[in-house]
Amino acid sequence: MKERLKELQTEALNQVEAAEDVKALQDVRVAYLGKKGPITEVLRGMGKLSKEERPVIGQLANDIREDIANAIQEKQEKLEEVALEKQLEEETIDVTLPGRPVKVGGPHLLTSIVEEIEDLFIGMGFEIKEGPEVETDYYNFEALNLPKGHPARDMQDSFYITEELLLRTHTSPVQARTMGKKDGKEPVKMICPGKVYRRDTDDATHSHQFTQVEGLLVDKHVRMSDLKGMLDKFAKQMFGDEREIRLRPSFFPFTEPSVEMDISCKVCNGEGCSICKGTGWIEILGAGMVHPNVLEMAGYDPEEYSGFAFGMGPERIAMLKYGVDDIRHFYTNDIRFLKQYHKA
Ligand code: 2U9
Repeated sequence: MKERLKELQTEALNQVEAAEDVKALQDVRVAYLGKKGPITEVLRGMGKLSKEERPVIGQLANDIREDIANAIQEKQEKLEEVALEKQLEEETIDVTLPGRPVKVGGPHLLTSIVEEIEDLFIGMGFEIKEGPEVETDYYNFEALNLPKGHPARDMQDSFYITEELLLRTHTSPVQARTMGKKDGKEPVKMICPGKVYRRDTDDATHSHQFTQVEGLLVDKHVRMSDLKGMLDKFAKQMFGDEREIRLRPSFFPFTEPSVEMDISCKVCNGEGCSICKGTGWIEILGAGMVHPNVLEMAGYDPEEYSGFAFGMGPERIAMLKYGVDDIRHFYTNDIRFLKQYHKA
């Protein structure tokens, strides 16, 4: 029995030595140390041995098992090490290679322009307010001196949802709502940027959805000269200190008097060119003194309070500032257009 066990030991150790991979090693383990293996088989026959021989053979069998198990373990570690070396060699990383550039996004041109406008007005003490894009007929028209049947309602063909609800055609209802909350007493100094909707056919200068920034200042003793001074400051900060402004009479139902503001053309410096259509001036925004009816509907006494308001289209501002020739570029998201305006 002793010889048989020694034979098995030699056989097993040879096979361990010969194993070329972990799988082969595993097979040796199962073959020699498993329950159905030859060593277990030999041990089963121990019953036939004498009392004296039994512990000797038992001890020897255990020593041999341990010897084989240790050899397997050692070989396994060696094989794993070799496998790891091979893998590392195959997967060598060249740490000196330059990294792949990560594409970094940036704010949309329209977002940047709106933020620039916001910053300028925050600098002049205006608050930023937002309101719903689905509006009531009352706040979108009625409260702005556009009663039902008013011809100016035709000026803005609207997207109606129900008879009383529509997509706002301007951001003015945000101002009407803000004024309405002041009990006719506190002053208001706000701008409201946001999306507006009109039933227009889209082309290079029109879009059924576009952006507005409107502003409102209501207080005691607000005069047209306050409006003009503030607009001049805005124009110079937005378009450069060399720009002059001029106000032309206009009409809006919610302001009286109403004006449109031009800035001197920066391309020809007022000489007249194709950009300003030979006039030397470019229209930028509309404005005026808040109509007494609008003040009254919001709860202010027009004898005591007055205000000015203005409205502009950031798309138009961006088009003039950066020479964008089609409003649709703002919404079609062609990356070749957008990335030209990403700041580093
Ligand atoms: C209240 C009272 C008055 C807002 C105003 C304009 C003039 C104006 C247009 C310019 C181009 C909008 O983007 S645009 O289409 N806006 O010309 N907006 S005064 O007047 C108000 C608003 C709210 C309560």
